Amino acid sequence: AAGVPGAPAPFDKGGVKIALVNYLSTGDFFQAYEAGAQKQAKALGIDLRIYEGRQDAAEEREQIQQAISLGVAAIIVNHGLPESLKDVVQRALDKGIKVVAFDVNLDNPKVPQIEQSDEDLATLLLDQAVKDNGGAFSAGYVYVAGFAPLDRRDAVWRAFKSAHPGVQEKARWGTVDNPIAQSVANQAAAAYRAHPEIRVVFAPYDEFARGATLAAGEANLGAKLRIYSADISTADIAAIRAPDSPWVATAATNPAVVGAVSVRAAALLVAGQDPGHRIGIKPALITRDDLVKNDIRTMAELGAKFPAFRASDAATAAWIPKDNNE
Ligand code: SR1
Repeated sequence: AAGVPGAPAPFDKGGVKIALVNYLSTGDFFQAYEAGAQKQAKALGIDLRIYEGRQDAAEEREQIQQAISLGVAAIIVNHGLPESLKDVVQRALDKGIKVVAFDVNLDNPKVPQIEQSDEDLATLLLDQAVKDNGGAFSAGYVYVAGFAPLDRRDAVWRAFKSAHPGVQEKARWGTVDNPIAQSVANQAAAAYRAHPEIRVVFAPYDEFARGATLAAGEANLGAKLRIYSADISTADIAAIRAPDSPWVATAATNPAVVGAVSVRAAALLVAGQDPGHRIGIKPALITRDDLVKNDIRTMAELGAKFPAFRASDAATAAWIPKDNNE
């Protein structure tokens, strides 16, 4: 790969090897994240080695070890279980390899942490839920513990319930078993049958919301429920816009932009520059009304109307070519 004229070493020459090690690779969010990372890597002349994630902690450890043996300049760790990663990440750091982490808290001052400002994300959604439904409603909640972004969103949900005693969590479900949306739909169907009083579902991951929406459609609950999610993709936009869809709002970043930011943060470290220790990418609230009113059907159209979805100014430098998500 060609180098970037005027860039600091080693990016002036090109061909810098960086590994992207994933815990999860399936689903729209992670596919778009990888695509964004790949695009930014290409613009920087980086040889990006992508290791697929199969929700297997031992395999992710092994892949980090493989990246170390390959002699990469940096490793991007995308999700995972912190306790199974900390020592192998330290091994990489000890060898002079730079490491950045997206949505997994490695608790290491040498490892910049990238996240989507999950507190803002959950707050945007729950404020919208109150706007649409008032401060008292019966809720279903979709959650799986142990994923940093879901745990951060959960902290907001817990605080929200304490502040709104009229909000009653009637049922809780959630799974990351593949295919996630269908597995969640099976659980949601049982929850809806057991708790017909549920009016609001807080499902802050688009695979969860897709499952909750599927089950609502099968049970003819479209007009009775409102579903609030995180994340967005072209397929999500279609599901939100579908006639009688209960999925009314999502709070999201552009995952391709998050992938690009991850690569830029790693590149800055390799160039001896500081991307900052906590790198947040701000989410925006998108309602079905926004999508319909502005006739938005794709991520490209979303980016054209909302600049925050095109690019982020996180982890940038004059020598880094733009991520071209515009
Ligand atoms: C299983 S964790 C799923 C979340 O990771 C990313 O932060 C996405 O926003 C998604 O909601």
